[in-house]
Amino acid sequence: MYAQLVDTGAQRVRALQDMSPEERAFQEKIDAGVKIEPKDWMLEGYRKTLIRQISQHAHSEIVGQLPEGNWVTRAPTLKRKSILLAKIQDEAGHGLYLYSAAETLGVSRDQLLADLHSGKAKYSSIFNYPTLSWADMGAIGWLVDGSAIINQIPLCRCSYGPYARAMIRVCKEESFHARQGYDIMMALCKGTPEQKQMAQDALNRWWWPSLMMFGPSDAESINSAQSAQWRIKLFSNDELRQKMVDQTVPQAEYLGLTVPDPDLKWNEETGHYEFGEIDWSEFQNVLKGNGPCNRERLRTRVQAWEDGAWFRDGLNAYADKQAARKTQVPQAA
Ligand code: BYC
Repeated sequence: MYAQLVDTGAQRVRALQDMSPEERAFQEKIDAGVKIEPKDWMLEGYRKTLIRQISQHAHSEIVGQLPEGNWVTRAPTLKRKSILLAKIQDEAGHGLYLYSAAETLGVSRDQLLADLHSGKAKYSSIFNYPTLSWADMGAIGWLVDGSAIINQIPLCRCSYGPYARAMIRVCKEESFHARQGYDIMMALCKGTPEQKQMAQDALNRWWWPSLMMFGPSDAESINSAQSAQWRIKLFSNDELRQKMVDQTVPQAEYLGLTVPDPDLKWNEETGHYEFGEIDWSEFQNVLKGNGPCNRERLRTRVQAWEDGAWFRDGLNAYADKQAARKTQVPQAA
């Protein structure tokens, strides 16, 4: 799988014989399945790729709290509200593990956040869509967290130790998130015709953006081949997307919902679902900052950062005071 991705990606990678001795030793270590740790020698491109991917991932977790945060005060029951709050809190935790993993590569958290707030850094396209009804909480858990698990399970085996280890707990929590989402969808689908219609409407709006989450097609993916060679990516964007479709269509059938794709059909020979063309112009538009909620999401994050300045100042002042106390020469009795 990995070799195939290296061979067919949109980007060419260097063969072992074209590498410097240091680079070759690094690649052979990765090929042997040995984890790269923060203090090990690493290629500058490897470090940069990881900082890019891990920080985008961290930003996605943090920005990803916002669409769901919109429904905390309007959850239909106390139980649903406490579950939703716990889930959103988990996402904050995921962001923190991931920022910490990125910091082991020599970048500061302040720099990463400055890049997010200036609009320079990317975060997942999916979080630029609005959450219009309670059913969207179900659809996000089922489809978005469901996709996240498919993408992130292989990351538990990626070559960079701190990223792989962070992913283990993240995946366990995502699994709870996906189940809570499906549980909301089941409750709505067993409810009144209006509730079932809400669930269908949420599926209609979240289906295609969820498929886009996996990134551009393999033919268009600029980073895949190199990331596969470095075992940061173990499966291609299209392979993971296909897995999501194969896994999710029977779940939609069980709910009695219709996947909004007239071209969707089961292929007996391949053992996979065939699905319709993704509207990549919509994806590119969201990446350029023109999705339905891009500006609102960024504005909210910047506002939260500014509103928290007094708290960070207080923490820093306390830390400085403690450090000064420790370095004070004890007075002679
Ligand atoms: N959105 O060459 P490609 C969650 C960019 S959080 C935006 O295939 P790569 C959750 C890509 O960055 C889940 N941008 O890139 C949280 C690249 O641009 P740059 C987040 C995208 O890196 C809260 C360009 O397109 N998961 O589950 O090899 C509540 C070309 O793409 C997207 C992760 O971050 C996108 N969807 O592959 C609920 C997982 N797709 O950087 C749930 C870790 C692509 O060259 N990340 N781009 O300027 C990955 O696995 C990979 O980075 C990707 C992209 C598969 C996303």
